[in-house]
Amino acid sequence: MSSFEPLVFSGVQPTGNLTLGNYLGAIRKFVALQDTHDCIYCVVDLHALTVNPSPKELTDGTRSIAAAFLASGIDPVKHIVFNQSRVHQHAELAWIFNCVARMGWLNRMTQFKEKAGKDRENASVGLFAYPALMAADILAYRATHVPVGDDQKQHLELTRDIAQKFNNDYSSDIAGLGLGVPMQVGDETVQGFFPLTEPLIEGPATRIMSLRDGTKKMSKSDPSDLSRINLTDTADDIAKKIRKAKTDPEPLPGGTDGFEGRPEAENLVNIYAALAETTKDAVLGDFGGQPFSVFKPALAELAVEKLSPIADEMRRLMADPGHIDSVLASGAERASVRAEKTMVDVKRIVGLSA
Ligand code: AQP
Repeated sequence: MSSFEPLVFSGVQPTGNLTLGNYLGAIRKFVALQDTHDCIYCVVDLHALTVNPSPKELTDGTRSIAAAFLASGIDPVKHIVFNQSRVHQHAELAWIFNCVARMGWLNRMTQFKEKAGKDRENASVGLFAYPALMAADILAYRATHVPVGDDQKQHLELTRDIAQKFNNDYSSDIAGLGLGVPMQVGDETVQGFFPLTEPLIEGPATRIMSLRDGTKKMSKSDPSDLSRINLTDTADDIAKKIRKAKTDPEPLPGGTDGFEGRPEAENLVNIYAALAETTKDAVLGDFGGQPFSVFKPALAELAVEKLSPIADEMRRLMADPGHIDSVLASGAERASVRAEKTMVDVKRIVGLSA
């Protein structure tokens, strides 16, 4: 049990159109957590630089993610919404964490291996160091909880490793400056400066799969647009993509054990369950034994019903980029105050002039 003030932080990269996976796995959880927690939500534009977007793609993409946050129901007045590059403390703390994290830890990151591909020598240093910047995003606010999809689990473990090593390496300095917060580590109560942040990965939508390959994650940067549903897709696009989604010739099974060897069927049922906020068993109770020619139109109708109000609101917001920029600027001002407080203490702990 930690005695840090509960605080939720999460971020989304402006690396393309948001997908149904991003929405169900992350943004919908961000919205729900607002009722119970103090929340900070960030468009992580510095992270997006690791995949070399054009300047226009980066600027438009940042506004589009911010519009998706607002259109989905995130309240930028009660909570904080901003883009990462406006708060320089993220990059500053990331440098300190680059000096805490070990090469071996980063070498094990599966996302780096996937994104760097075979030509690792040619990958940017930024792509390699991405998880240290992510740890800085979270720990600049000493956030206790991070809602994410399943693919981010390993990065959250690394964030905890960095926090723990910092707390250990500087334990006497933290104590000497009176900056320690009591926290439970295993059976022991110790003093630490950074919390060991908990990932919030639960529910039916932690890993939505590609519509073209049920073994691959749905991703905004997948070269095939047919692999994903974008939040801004029209009703026709959504219906077409679900109609063309890869399946098999069998009808839907009567129970979830019938998904063995049928990842595409399971993914579509999972998407239905997540959108309807029910379980896969309940969906199979209604559709078990039915062919995809019956299930797919029902899924398309449900997806359109849930997503089109968000798409409409996103379009309305995107027509006024000045408003989005002002929301991000005012969120950044409030975020900076909190992040600077952390940075002043971190500098004192490590011996840099504050
Ligand atoms: N398919 C998914 N199912 C559930 N959750 C998902 N997330 C991503 N894909 C799925 C969650 O969305 C949040 C934002 O992700 P991100 O933009 O920071 O980067 P990502 O995880 O790398 O997402 P993408 O869509 O795959 O982006 P690209 O293609 O740019 O790499 C995270 O919480 C993530 O877990």
